[in-house]
Amino acid sequence: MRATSAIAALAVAALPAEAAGDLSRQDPIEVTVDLGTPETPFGFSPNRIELETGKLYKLVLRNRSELPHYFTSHEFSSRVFTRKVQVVATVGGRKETLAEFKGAIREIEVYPGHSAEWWLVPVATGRLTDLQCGIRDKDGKTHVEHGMVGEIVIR
Ligand SMILES: [Cu+2]
Repeated sequence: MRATSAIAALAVAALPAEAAGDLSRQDPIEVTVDLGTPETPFGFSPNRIELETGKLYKLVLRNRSELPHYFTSHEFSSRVFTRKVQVVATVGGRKETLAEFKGAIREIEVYPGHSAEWWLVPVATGRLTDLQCGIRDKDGKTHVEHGMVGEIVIR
């Protein structure tokens, strides 16, 4: 009797887990990162981004400074599935999507006063310390040298 129920329990445990379905079609969790602000022209805000695997994120990369900035992390781009990147603008008081990009993304440059939306699902964990903007400024220093670095933690 006991052996039979143990076998039954084993049989249940051996069944494949229910599939999670299309992870890229969940309701997105919106995370906004400023690539430069009027107060801090060289910096990611927040400069520590925490994400979880298997969830769909709408990562809004917003540049409120007067300089172009990159969101570059090759460690990050190799750990996410990109559903799309959207360029959104307010046209005549209404938010409109101007363009949509699909496929693997390695880095995104956002021009002053604009933003881009990176829809992605992290698929691998890690503590990534290579987030940076490598643009060289007029003073000859890169934005990294001005402190434009950050960290991404994927759990
Ligand atoms: Cu920059």
